[in-house]
Amino acid sequence: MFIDRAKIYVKAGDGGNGCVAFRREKFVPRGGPAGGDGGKGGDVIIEADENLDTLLDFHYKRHYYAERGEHGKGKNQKGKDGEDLIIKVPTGTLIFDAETGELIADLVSHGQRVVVARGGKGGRGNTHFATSTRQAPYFAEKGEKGEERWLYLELKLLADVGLVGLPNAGKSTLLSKISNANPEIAPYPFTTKTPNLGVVEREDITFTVADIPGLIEGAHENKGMGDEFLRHIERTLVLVFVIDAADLVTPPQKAYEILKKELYLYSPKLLEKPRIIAINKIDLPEAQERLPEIEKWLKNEGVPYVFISAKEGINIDKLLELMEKYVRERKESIPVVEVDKEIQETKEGRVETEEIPEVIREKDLWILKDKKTESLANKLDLYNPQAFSYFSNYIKRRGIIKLINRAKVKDGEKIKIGDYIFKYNAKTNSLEILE
Ligand SMILES: Nc1nc2c(ncn2[C@@H]2O[C@H](COP(=O)(O)OP(=O)(O)OP(=O)(O)O)[C@@H](O)[C@H]2O)c(=O)[nH]1
Ligand SMILES: [Mg+2]
Repeated sequence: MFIDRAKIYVKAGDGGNGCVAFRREKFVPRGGPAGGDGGKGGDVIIEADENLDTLLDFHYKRHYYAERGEHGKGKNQKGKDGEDLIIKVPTGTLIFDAETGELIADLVSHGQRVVVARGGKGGRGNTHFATSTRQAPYFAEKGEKGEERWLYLELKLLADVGLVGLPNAGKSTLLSKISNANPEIAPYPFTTKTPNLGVVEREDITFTVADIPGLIEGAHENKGMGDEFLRHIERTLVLVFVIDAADLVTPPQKAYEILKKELYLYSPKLLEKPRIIAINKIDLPEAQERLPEIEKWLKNEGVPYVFISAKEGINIDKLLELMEKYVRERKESIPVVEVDKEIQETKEGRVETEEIPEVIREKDLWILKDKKTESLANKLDLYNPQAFSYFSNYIKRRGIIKLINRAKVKDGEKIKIGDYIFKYNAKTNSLEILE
């Protein structure tokens, strides 16, 4: 089976913990704090690689973890940052958040990268918490957790030219004639079950051609091989309709109508692409007889066409010239920056915006919504009296206590901040830790 979808789990590295340590020097009995900061956790990055062509590996290995940051050490030594994890995927892979379905990135060019999970920041060592009244801080921050999420990967084959046609029309034969590909060819329908890609080398241009399974009438209702594989040609620049001139059951004009209809029903956009009609098998006498009639129809149709024999190599060069012409035109008209902009936007969308803290009520519990305060709480061991006093000062300064007052939280009621639950003491206007 041609595997072009996968679901994976990624987890960035946690930040290393800050360290609690003090200087020990000869002749200095009680040195100052010297606990280093924890290192940052590694990011998980996805990178497009044109040398890959399936998502098959992701079915065998589904979980990906970046390295965690090292803990801080004594003598103010910072822990080492965790290494980023780089996951390579084929060019043309779309990355979605599996939970929300949001498109995170569309990796269209070789080497393009996107950060899918950010590593946690390292915790600050106790050096940061020394003040004139607290010269020996016995606490430090824990590292932040690395982001984690499930992703859904989808590969769209990226070819410049897509070959479409009814089964047995000669698409694979044509591909084998014009490119380096070696697809299976046989005198019966549905020989091609998964897309084939070939590279066409011209004098000063190289382009790729995709040969996909044959389409039949009703493909959109899943008849034959269905129409799902059409997504592989969604991103092609040009389509070549390969039509068997010797087919007595479905004459060329009828075949052409069926193809147009099925493409349209899959996505009307497919019919906006430039298209070339390749009338194939003209070496056969049945085809020869019908050529004048076919030509009359084609002239009316106003679509560029060529009479070919893929098998005998007749007029193949004419067809290649046409393909080349359209590929060039389309390539020149595509603004390359657009894609980068899109990625940029996705990245920017992920930047945490400064939010306004709020206190909301959920059943018998109040919840403080404020990323900064939540994150600080989770980084501290609040059972440590020094850390707790540092935290208490912080929430006063940040106006959280005022906010709690304004929300009319009553004496003895519970407030959740990060992973901790506190009790509000209205008399002293402060929080007591419960769990
Ligand atoms: N005489 C003649 N036979 C051809 C020509 N092109 C293809 N054929 C034959 O037609 C049959 C089908 O060719 P394929 O290339 O497998 O056709 P396809 O369109 O890829 O078919 P599916 O993969 O089933 O959709 C084979 O027996 C080919 O040898 C041609 O130009 N002339
Ligand atoms: Mg085929």
